Amino acid sequence: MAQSQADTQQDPLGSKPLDAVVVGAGLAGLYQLYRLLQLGLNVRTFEAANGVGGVWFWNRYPGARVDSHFPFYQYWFSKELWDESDWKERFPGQVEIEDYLNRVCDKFELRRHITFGTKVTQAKFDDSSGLWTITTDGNEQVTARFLVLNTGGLFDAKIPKISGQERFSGVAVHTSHWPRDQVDLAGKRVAVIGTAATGIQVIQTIAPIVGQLFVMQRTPNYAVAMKNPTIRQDQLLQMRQSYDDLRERAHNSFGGFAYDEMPPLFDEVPDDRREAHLRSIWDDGSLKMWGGTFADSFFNPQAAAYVSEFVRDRIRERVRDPAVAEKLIPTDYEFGSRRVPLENGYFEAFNRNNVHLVDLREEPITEIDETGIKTATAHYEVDVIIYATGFDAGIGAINRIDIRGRNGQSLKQHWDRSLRTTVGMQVHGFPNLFMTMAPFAPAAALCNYPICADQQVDWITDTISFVHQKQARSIEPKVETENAWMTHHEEVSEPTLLGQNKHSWYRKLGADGRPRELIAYVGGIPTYKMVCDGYRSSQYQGFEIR
Ligand code: NA7
Repeated sequence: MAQSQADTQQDPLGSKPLDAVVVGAGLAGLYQLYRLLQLGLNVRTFEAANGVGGVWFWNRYPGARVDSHFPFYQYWFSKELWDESDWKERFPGQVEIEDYLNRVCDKFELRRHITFGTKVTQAKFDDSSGLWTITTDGNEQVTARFLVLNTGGLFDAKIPKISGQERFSGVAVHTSHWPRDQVDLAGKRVAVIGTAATGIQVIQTIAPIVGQLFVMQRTPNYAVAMKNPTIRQDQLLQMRQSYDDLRERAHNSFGGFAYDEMPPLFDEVPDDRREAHLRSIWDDGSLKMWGGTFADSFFNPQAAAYVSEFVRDRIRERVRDPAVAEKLIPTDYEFGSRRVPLENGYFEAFNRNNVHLVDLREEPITEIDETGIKTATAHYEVDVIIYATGFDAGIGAINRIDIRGRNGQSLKQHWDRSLRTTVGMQVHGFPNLFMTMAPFAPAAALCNYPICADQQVDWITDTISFVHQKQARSIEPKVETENAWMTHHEEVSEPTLLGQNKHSWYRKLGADGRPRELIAYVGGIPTYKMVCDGYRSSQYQGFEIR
């Protein structure tokens, strides 16, 4: 490795600058730290939590579990790690994944490079030295050539402002800040606000435990019945033997899973075979139902309508009260045009006497008082309110840091005016700043994350290595490069069913509450990778290297 550029540069703080600062020790951040250390760089990670894991550290709510099926939700960079992994369930739960990430951290001796319990509050780029000055909430300042934000796309919890909510005398908790020592729910009266991926997991898990459960639903969700058997030894063996093949196929797949066959186009399946075709995919009990039904299910309204009706029937057959079933069934958008959650007993929970569906479209919440939640027509007395109300996705965690790029411009203000990135990893005007899981990449929303994290971290590392080897000071995308990517993103993503659905966390809202950008890049991993690889192989044509 060439001599560290940072060694020879004038540092505004007068101390020896770091080569890189990584923010976040979740799935992407740990791998990022590992890769940069492997380059021989001088790196420090700051992590807000007191442990590693990112979302798997924070989201310890009852029933928290990944929706990516075995063996795809794990790191891909080390065959040795695969040989040691001992997965227990097809869809591992929070505890299993958090343990795994801790094991990885220890195996690769990453922990001593991480400062825990510390938030980065500000990062300022200095034009003259080409260095970032990074400030933490502990008032520590360090300088670094490169700044990598692995802050996660689902960190910044969204709690709706509801009149009177501060007066509530019971326990109120957002799912992503679930206390380590758990919340006592046994026999309690509980309200869950939110019925998407998180709400569904919470509701199905706590229904048998709580006294009364009020499910506050604004938009019904399609959900696919998960099949979650325990993993047998022979499957672990098979997993290890298939490493190279799975790695190759998953990294070149549309969404980060390798399936055995390509789905047919809707019109290629005769009318009388379509039901059986969908049944066989449904029976897999995985997200195959989302991306693996028909090759054109994201684009062809007829295909989407057919799959939607199939899934609606699966809900109808599981909920005893037809009136409740109809309220749980989405009718104003198609299956797959929002994030599809998996469930495990969610719909059956509504057959229990202690579970009550509160349809917020009929009776919106008007107020929270000392004893519970008031809607337009009723008052629900509860001991616990669980907010499963989601996140400021993609940019929330990044915007919490006061980031100042060239000429002191604020990233938050820049994005408030116009949300833009180059392949979701860099922003024009912010040299040497990199990010994962940011908008306009498959990683933002439409990917089995370990695959996309792997690909993004590798690209970031190679780019840093390139600049470092060249002994250059900085790299940033030219404005034309960013414009070209944003135009491509809009052309590819907006016309799809996901693009047309204005109500999902895949789309940001403006200050006026109106839908703005679709953050999910819908062109698939292969196209995305091709563009990223193209930048790299052209030695970063379209980037300013100073
Ligand atoms: P989501 O997918 O953003 O879902 C949030 C849920 O909360 C959804 O049902 C919302 O209803 C509901 N919500 C949000 N605000 C309100 C208010 N004010 N009143 C009533 N209901 C509300 O978050 P999740 O945590 O479930 O999932 C996020 C991702 O994390 C997920 O895709 C996984 O990959 C992990 P709405 O649909 O907006 O009407």
